[in-house]
Amino acid sequence: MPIENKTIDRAAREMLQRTADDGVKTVWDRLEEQEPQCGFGTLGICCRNCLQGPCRINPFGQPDRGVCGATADTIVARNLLRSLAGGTAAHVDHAYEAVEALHKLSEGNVNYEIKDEAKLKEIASKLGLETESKDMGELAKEVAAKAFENFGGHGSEGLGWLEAWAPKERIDTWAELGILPRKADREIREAMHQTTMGMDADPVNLLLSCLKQGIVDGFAGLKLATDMQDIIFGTPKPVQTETNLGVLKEDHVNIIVHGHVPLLSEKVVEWARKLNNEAKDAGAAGINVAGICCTGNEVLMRQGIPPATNFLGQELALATGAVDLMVVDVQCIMPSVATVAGCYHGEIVTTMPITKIPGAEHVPFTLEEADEQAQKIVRRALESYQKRNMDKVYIPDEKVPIVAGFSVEAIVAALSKVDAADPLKPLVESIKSGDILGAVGTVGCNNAKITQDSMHVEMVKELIANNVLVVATGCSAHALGKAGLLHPDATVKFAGEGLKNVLTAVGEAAGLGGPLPPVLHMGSCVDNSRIGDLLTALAAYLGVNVKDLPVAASAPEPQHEKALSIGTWAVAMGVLTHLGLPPHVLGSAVVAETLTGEKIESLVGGKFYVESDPIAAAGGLIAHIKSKRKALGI
Ligand code: BF8
Ligand code: SF4
Repeated sequence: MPIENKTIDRAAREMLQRTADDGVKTVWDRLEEQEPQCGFGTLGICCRNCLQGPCRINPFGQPDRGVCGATADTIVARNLLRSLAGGTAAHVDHAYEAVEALHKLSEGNVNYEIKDEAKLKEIASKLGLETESKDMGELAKEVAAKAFENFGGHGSEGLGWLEAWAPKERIDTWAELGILPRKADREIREAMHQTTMGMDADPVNLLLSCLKQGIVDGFAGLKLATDMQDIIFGTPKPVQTETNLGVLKEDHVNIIVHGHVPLLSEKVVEWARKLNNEAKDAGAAGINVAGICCTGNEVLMRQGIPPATNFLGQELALATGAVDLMVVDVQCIMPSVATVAGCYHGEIVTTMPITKIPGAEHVPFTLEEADEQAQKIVRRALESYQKRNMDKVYIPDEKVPIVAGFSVEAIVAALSKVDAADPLKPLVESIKSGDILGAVGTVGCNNAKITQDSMHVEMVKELIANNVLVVATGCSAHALGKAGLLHPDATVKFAGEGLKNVLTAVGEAAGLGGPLPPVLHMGSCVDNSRIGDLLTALAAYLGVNVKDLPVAASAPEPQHEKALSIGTWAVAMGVLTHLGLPPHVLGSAVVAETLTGEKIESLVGGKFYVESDPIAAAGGLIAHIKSKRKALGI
C-alpha cells in the first residue's frame, strides 16, 4: 500500500518512509500480512464459545447453524454483546481506579489532592448528600462510597450515577424497555453469562442487552471516571499548546505518557517538572513530556501537555529515535511498541498488573507509592537519554498550534461572557436562528483499515463549512488537532458564515481576541460524558428530550470495543451515531437492520448509521440535523 493511502498526517508519512527504509514493521505492514482477513470473522458468523466449536455459518448456504443449533443471528448478536461487555468493562474498570483514588485520598493514605472542591460539592449535592457541615475529606469519602455502589452490591438496585444524572425521560424509556441497568459488575457478568453456550438465542433480546451495556458504559464508566478525575485533578479550562511529532525535542529528555488513566500520567508530569534540573545535569536541556492516546488527552486538558500523535502513530513516535521512555498504563497500547523501541531507542515501561508486554520493563504503579514510582520512571528516562544515539534521531518538523480544555464548565464560562445571567441562551438562540445548524460529536479511534485521520478531517471540514459546531474527544480530537482544526484560524478558514459569526462573538466576549476554534476539544474518551452532560443541559433548557435535539455523534475510524460501547450509549441516549466502518455484524440481516433501522429509533430515539465516505457521511448527518430542526419547528 502506498504511504499516502496509509495516513494523511505528514509527520506520519515521513516516519513511515523511515520505518520502510529500516525494514521495521508497523501496524500497516501487519494489516497487509493479515489480508485477506477472515470473511467469517468480518461478518461476525464464527463462534468459539464452546469446545464443540469453532463453528462458522456459511452466508450462502449450508451449514446454516453451529453444532448446537445457533443461527447466524444468534452468533452475531452474541459476539456483539461480548464485545460491548469488553468495552464497558474497560471503562468501568477505569472508573473504579479513579473512585479508589478518591476513597484513599479521603482517608489520607495517598498523596493526591482534591483540586476541584466546587465540583466535589456539586456532585455531592446532586447525590443528595448534605454538603455544608462537612470538610472536603469527609465529603470526598461519602462521594467515593456512593460511587463504589455503582459497581457491585446485592439486590436489584440501579446505578446511582445514572439516577442522579440521566434525564427522567430516558430513565422511563429504559425502564419500559427493561434495560435499566442494575450494578455495573452485575450487568457485565450477566452479559458474559448470557452469551455462553446454551444461553440466549434470541437476537432481539441480545440486542436489548447490548443497549443495556451501553447505558452502563455511559454512567458507571464514562461519567463516573470523568467526575472523579475532575475532582482529583481539576476540571479542564482552555489551554494552548501544539501537536504532532514535532513536539518531541532533540535536545530534551523525551518522555511519552500513553494509555488512559491519569493517576499515573499526572504524577509523571509533576515529577518531570520537579526533576528538570537533574536532566540538565545529565546533559539535556530539560525534560519534555508528550502524550499519546487518551492519557495524553487527560494531561493535555489539565496540564497543557502536547499530544505527540494518536493511536496509529504510537510506533512512529518511537521510530524518531528521540523518545527516551514511553510509560504506559492501560488500553490501546499495541504490544508492538516494545519491538519498535528495540529497533530504535527508548525504554517501554509498563505499570499495571493487567498490562504487561514482553520486552518492556515493568515498574508496578500503586496509588500509595505513586510519587516514588513516578520519580523512578522519570530517572530511568534520564538514564535512557544518556544512551541515546543522536545520529539516529529524526524528528519530523511538523507541529501545529491547538486550543483544548473545553469542559462543559469552560464552555459555559465562555458563553457567560456573552450573557452572564443566562449563559446557554446565546448558544440556543444561535441554534434557533440557524447560525449554528446543529452539533456533531466526533469521537473514537484510528483504524489501520482507514487512511489515518482522513475520515475525521474530511468529514469535519464538511460539517463546519455547513455551520455544524463540532465537539471532539479521543483520537478524533488528536486527528483534528494535527489538521489544524483545534485552532481559531480554522474558524476563519473553514467555518460557514453563521458558525464563524457565533464563534467570533463568543471568543471576543471571552477575551480571546478572536474566534473560538470550530472544533471544541472536550477531552479523552471517558470525557464523552461531557458531551452527554452538555446535551442533557441543552435539552433541559429547551424543554425537549435529548433525542429531539439537532445533534449527532460519529466515530469515523472506530477500532476498539470501547468505541462500540460508547456508540451504543449514544444510541441509547437517543442520538444518531455514525460509524465509518461497520462492526462485525453484517452476517446477520436481523442484527444489522435492527441496529440501523427505524425500529430501534422508535424505541430509543437513536440508531447507528454506517457510511465510509466522509462527504456522504457529513451529508447524512446534516440531513438528520435538518430533520430534527424541522420537527422542532426551527
Ligand atoms: O479511549 S479513541 S484508539 S485511545 S479507544 Fe483508543 Fe480509540 Fe484512541 Fe482512547 Ni478511545
Ligand atoms: Fe458452536 Fe454453539 Fe459451541 Fe458456538 S456455542 S462453538 S455455535 S456449538
